[in-house]
Amino acid sequence: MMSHLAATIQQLATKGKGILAADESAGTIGKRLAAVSVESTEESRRAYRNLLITTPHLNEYIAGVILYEETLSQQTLDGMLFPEKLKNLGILAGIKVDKGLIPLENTNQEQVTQGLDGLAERLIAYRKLGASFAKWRAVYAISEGTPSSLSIKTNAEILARYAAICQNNDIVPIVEPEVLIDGDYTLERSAEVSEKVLQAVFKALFKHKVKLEYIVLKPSMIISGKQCKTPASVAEVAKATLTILRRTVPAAVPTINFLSGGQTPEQATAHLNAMNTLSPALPWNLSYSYARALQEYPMKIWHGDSNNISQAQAAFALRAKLNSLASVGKYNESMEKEKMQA
Ligand code: 5MM
Repeated sequence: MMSHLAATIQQLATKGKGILAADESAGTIGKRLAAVSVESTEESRRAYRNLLITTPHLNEYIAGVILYEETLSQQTLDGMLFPEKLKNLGILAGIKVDKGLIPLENTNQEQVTQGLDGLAERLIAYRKLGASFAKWRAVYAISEGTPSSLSIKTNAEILARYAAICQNNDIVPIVEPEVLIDGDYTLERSAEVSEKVLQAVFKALFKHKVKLEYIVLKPSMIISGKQCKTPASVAEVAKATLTILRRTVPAAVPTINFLSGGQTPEQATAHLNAMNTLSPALPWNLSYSYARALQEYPMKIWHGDSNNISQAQAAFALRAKLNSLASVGKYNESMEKEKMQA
């Protein structure tokens, strides 16, 4: 019989499907809701996530949804626990298990991710609630002196410890080293930093005996900083990202699911598509695990008003469909005009 880890990764790496990151912590979802003038309450968060999860056709494009702890024990309107609802749709439930960022002392305002204490016990409880994969995010800011080698090494070590604990509890870890998009840095600088970060992460995963066959890598794309005066083109981003991934990510990793990191929804889709058309012979599945690039439009359309639910769901399904097409290199810009019926 297939092991839990094997069955989970097989489903998450399904060609043409991606992962929805709906795991915004209380602070982050609060900011997103405030931006559309909705008060963040347990009920508004539940209603919004209910909208996402009950979107018609979601299971055609999404293999797994990363949830936040609160959502794991919330219910859909018809009284089903969210993980149970997802299971019925053939979608896996995942859980963000890191406990956020704290300062990494003796660095220039760099940060490290906390949450290893008691993680094994929490994973056992999350499994019982229906989670089969987890997510942990490390963050690296690019500036003149950052990320420092201390931050790169410390975050890599912690990501590897998290991944080892997950696998030993039958949970597939999503390993998410996020190089932040903010800054005026060039594509070349982004490539240089990402190469160092990914090399350190895989060195640490090896040291901690993490089985690469049972992880999802969730990296940033190699892009020029948001304030860069000479922004890189879609083709340049695709080429640079594949170059760095080929140098650093072993072929044993089954799937790489990018974060969108503040790119526009259209950019995130175009970049993913370009990578999947650039070369047919990639060693890994190349897909998405977006939060903002999937949710930006449905969140704005919904606006906290239940009358807008089906329109918001149609916008969400369209984004998911376009990214699904991009994950097999079959997206083109003209598809942005398509109107989907909910
Ligand atoms: C980088 O953020 C992750 C991917 O989202 P984007 O596609 O929007 O970049 C996302 O999963 C993130 O880790 C969660 O939203 C949780 O964020 P916080 O800041 O609440 O830990």
